[in-house]
Amino acid sequence: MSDETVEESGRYPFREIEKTWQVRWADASVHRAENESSRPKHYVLVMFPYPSGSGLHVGHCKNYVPGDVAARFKSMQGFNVLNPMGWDAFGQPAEQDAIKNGVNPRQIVPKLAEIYKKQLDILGVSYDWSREINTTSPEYYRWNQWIFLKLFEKGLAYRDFAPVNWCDNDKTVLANEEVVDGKCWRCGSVVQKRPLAQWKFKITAYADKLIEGLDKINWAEGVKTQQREWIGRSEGAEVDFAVMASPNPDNGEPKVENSESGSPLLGLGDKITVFTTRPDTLWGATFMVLSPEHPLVSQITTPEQKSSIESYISEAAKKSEADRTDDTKEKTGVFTGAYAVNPVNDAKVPIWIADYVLTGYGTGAIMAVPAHDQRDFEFARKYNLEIKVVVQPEGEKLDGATLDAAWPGDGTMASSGVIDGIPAGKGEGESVKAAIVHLATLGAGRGKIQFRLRDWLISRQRYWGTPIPIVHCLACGIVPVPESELPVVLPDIEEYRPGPDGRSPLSTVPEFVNCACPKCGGKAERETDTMAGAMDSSWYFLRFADPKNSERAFDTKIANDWMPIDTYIGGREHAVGHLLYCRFFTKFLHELGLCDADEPAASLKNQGMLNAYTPILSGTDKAIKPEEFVHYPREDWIAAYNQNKKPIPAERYVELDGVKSVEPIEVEFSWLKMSKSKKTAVTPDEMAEKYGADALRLYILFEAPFESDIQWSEERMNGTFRFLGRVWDIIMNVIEGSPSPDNAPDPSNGGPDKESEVRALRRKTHQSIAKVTDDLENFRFNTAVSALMILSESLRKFVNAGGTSHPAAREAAEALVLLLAPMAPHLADELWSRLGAEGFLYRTDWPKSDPALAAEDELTVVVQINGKLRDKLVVPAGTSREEQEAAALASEKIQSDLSCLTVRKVIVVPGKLVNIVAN
Ligand code: ANZ
Ligand code: ZN
Repeated sequence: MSDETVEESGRYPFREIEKTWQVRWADASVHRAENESSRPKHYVLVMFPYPSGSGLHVGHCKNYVPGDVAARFKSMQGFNVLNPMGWDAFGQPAEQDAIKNGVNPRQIVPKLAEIYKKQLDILGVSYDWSREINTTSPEYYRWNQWIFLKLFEKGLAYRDFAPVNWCDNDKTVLANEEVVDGKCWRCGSVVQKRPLAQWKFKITAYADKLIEGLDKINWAEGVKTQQREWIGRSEGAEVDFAVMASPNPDNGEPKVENSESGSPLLGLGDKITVFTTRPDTLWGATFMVLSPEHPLVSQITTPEQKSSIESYISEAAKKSEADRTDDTKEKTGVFTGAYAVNPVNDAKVPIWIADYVLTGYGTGAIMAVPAHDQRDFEFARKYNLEIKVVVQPEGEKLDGATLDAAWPGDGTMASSGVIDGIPAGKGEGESVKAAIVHLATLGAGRGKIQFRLRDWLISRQRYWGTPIPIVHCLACGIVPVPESELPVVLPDIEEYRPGPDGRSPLSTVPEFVNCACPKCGGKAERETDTMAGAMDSSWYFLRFADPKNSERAFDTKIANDWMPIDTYIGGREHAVGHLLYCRFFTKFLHELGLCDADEPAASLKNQGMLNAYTPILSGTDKAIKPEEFVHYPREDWIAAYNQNKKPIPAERYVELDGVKSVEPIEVEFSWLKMSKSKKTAVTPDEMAEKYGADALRLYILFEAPFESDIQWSEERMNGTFRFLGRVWDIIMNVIEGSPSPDNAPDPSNGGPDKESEVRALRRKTHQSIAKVTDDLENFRFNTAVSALMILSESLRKFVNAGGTSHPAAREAAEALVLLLAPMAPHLADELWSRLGAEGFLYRTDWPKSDPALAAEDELTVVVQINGKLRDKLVVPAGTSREEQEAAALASEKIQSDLSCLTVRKVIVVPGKLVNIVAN
């Protein structure tokens, strides 16, 4: 960017202004939220960041700036605003840095937080820093431990086996992001899934409440839908199938098989329970399928089938769930050799295993109805299993032998015993209800609501997290650490890599591990897993209400005064993670009587992203870093690429087995998320230095709607910078003009009629107040900025026509400054004080629009004939219905259009429309 434009604004001393006001705000603690206040509260929260070594770039402004505008706007509207900030600083990135550099993350985090804080101050964000929290401080994580104990007490925290990513070469557990294409990122060996005893939270106990609660919160539909689907409520039934003992091949007598593992003998009473959403199709269930992991598989498999079953199981273990559920893949499976009995018709059905049946859902077993379920259909065709039609579509007679696809739709029950002839349908269908009633009379099934949601795995075999407050005692088993002994402090350690056998590095610290059992006083060991970082963010908004409390997680009365969050801002990517966990926690804490709110946020706003034009490897979305290129004339390439959109030949350095060489590649450009690692980051610090924080803020707000992505352009930011320079000039003009009403626009001066000009400016002023108020209320920042651009233009014309000292100019100038205040707060406060006002705009009343002044003098009325636009009329505001109709019918254009038609009816919407029905 040329420095010339910056020079041009010598008249707008943004650097001094911004520094001055930031110091004044801090000195006066203007942004402090008062717990006791007669004003109504408004809680604005932007999801708190993970302070990484990269610091903030301008992309991060996409949520911090709108959050700040909301806070400042609400404060000016008379609300007692809570706008806090803190650091979500436990977790992987800091730990990886620690491993790399051998420095305890404890030493790094405060430094990074300081950098973030400074950057946010440079942006002029109105945080109440007296409430700053850092999740890695014992004062905070102590309450994570306390909440854990409460969950444990209620049976909602429990230990269970859960698979972890295991690298057998490194003998370590890997985080998901350390598994690259199924291989260990460090050594490249294939990663296995290993069961490990870990802690889980029973979020599934809240499945129904989490779905119901969605109806009363004002969140984006997309996020709500994602949550509903993630929770995945299905209504149906469980059905029990009795397992038949294997027939003895020698004498035809039933024989009881004993499995190798020494599991109990399989008697006639054994059953396999399935979950189905279509119990009405039970008469068409011609076989069963178990997931390969189903615990009964080894017991029921016949000796003949044993080896093929075992090899199938080990193949299935290598597949991902996505692979297994991919409907385009051919279904595979193996017969166990065993049979079960269909409870409604006593049919003998073969039991198979197949990987399309998942172990983690329902009961891990299904009744297969090939005529009405496509997966079962494909499976049956492939393995020659019986297909029996039990739902006949309206007016058709399907036959299982000739069917070419499953019929999943409605129809009438057929060949279905007691429910024959009943209308068939899913969900609320009569046939489903009838089938459940029948199953109950047989004692072979029951209605069941199934959820897809799984319990929340909270254990991490990692150092940098909250220690789980549990002790393992040989005599007493699992013993919670007494509340009075909290916090269990995370010790300083030397070695951050996971310990042997996949245990957390904490297991290598005897002083931490060895302890006395709180119950019996005997020798015990501390739990060495730490909590996932998502624990911290599941309740931090409650801590912000009462961040210094050393007696409790938060005071209930204070929390009730602030909760729920009125405006919560953050990324959509948290839809089924953080945004679900924090709802679960709020409901749990609500049930403990700790807070009235049972939802954390009344309204949620999801910002768009800020993208940077990034060089990518042609035909991929893989970014190339500048230093990878042998030669990188960025601006020239961009110009060339933009012109013809053809890949640009280039060269890049490659290193293969330690040998460096150069390879030819083709480069394109693409708008990818701005990022430090891709070397596309631009910092708010440098932009504030060059153009001022206000210009950067305004650019972020103006460039695209809040929810949409921004394509970063410094040149465009220069535009909002120049706008602020113009505002400065115009208002300084008004401030310095001499107070003579005679200075108003003078028609003899070539200016238009004085009175109507004054009227027009005042109208624009009051319309702008109404529009900006409505826009800010609804997060339409971009149109709010353009409304201010229009108002400043009207004011400029008025001033140029000689109206500098007219009260209408003063009124417009004051409105402009007030309306600008939430968006460009430094410049606004400076101009406000120069306009002679006292105090901070943060505490100044938001302007009110006078509807009489805002009303248009003239209105445009649309005239239609039979609904088609034919003419437009300009009528004075307040024109009556009759007058408007008469004016429309009097229009020359309309009269000629109606010349050979007869008017049947005239519809009038005053001030808007006349529709003439004629033929
Ligand atoms: C018989 C049947 C007949 C089914 C029919 C569907 C249609 P949702 O809606 O997702 O809950 N199913 C049950 N457990 C399964 C598992 N662990 N892995 C794979 N599939 C499983 O779907 C429930 C349906 O998915 C169940 O209803 C079952 O197939 C299958 F005409 O049972 B159904
Ligand atoms: Zn004990």
